[in-house]
Amino acid sequence: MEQNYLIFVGLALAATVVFFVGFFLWKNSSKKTKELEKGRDSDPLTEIITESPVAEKVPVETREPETSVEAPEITSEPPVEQLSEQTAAEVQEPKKLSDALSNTRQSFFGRIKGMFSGKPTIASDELEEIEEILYTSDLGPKTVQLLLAAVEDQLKAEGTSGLEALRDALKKKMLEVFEALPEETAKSDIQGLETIQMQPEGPTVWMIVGVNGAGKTTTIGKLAGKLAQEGKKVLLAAGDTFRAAAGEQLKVWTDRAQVEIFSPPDVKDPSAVAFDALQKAKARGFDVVIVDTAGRLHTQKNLMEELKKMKRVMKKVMEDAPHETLLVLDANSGQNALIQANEFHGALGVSGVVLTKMDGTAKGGVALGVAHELQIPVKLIGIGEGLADLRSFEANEYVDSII
Ligand SMILES: Nc1nc2c(ncn2[C@@H]2O[C@H](COP(=O)(O)OP(=O)(O)O)[C@@H](O)[C@H]2O)c(=O)[nH]1
Ligand SMILES: [Mg+2]
Repeated sequence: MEQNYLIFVGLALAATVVFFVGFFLWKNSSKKTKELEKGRDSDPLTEIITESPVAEKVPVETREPETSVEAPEITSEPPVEQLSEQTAAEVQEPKKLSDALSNTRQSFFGRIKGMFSGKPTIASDELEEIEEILYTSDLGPKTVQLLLAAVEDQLKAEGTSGLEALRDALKKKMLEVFEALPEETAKSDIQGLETIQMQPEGPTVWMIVGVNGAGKTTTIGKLAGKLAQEGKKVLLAAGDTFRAAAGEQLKVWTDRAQVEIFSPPDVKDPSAVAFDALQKAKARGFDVVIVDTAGRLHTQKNLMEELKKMKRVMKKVMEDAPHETLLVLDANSGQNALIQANEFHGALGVSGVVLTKMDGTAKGGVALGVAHELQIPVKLIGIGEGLADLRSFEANEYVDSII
């Protein structure tokens, strides 16, 4: 009898333990599932493995196999709420370009200068060292050859060369690179945007392209701020329908710059957004439409096809739109920026480059590479995250800042 009682108690205890262990494991796994679901919208890594909402809209015959092309590089972005509250009225003094490019200057010309420590001149047998400095300055191989030939000529002519003579020879060659670019007509008279095309009549349309995290949305916000300050009526089209938070991020900028946003809810086709935005701008007398785009779809090839389609669709509303196709490149990506430029230019015919994050980068030499190797003008540069931190690229000022 007593034995039966003990067995019964033992079984009851075991059942209780099994119940609690089971409950604990179930609780833990449901918490993890919730965290994953919550993170899906914001975590770029989760995003890339999630089916693209745009992919469902793409006709079957234009779909690419998932593995055919590598997805573009992912750069993390801060949550929207981290952006500081700043309105067009609170714009601070713009930063000086030579301050922004001090790291580039140090890693490039600073090292050449270092070769002169303790001696007034260098001789032609030190050319190899200069070559190494040039190659590690993200100028691109063709640009390195061009500059090296200029240094070589300088050393041959003089036998030896002083720092100032070398600096002058390099400066001259660099300026020639920018001068060789095709001259464009009809430029903007808007302060700080002197190199950007404005139409004398009707809406001017700018399409902004580039990989994820390059700074497209930020650049659009800065552009909108400048235009609004000049009294222009601006419409921002939220064409990055791929990332769930992209429209929201653009909205923060439109509030800051005090301009209008076109972001129809539930429209997942970026071409439809662009088409409707242009029609609205035409009908309602907007001066400028800036079209934001996605930086990543499930394959790079697919992204290019989508962007090409957006361009075609815009032309249906306005034959000459977009008046600028601006490629946004992160200066920190160095040589990779040149590869991106090649790809985007090949697919879309880029009219100009915006080089962002020039503040603090040691790779600012990439502007020369873009101009020389791809023959695309660098039109604007980003030198910070604030509304005022965007300016027209000016070759003399740039060369003076890096050398
Ligand atoms: N320091 C600095 N940061 C920038 C600049 N332009 C953009 N950023 C930052 O780069 C990150 C990505 O920018 P975002 O506009 O979202 O890139 P998108 O994915 O191309 O639209 C954000 O943290 C921006 O604040 C710049 O000129 N300087
Ligand atoms: Mg964006």
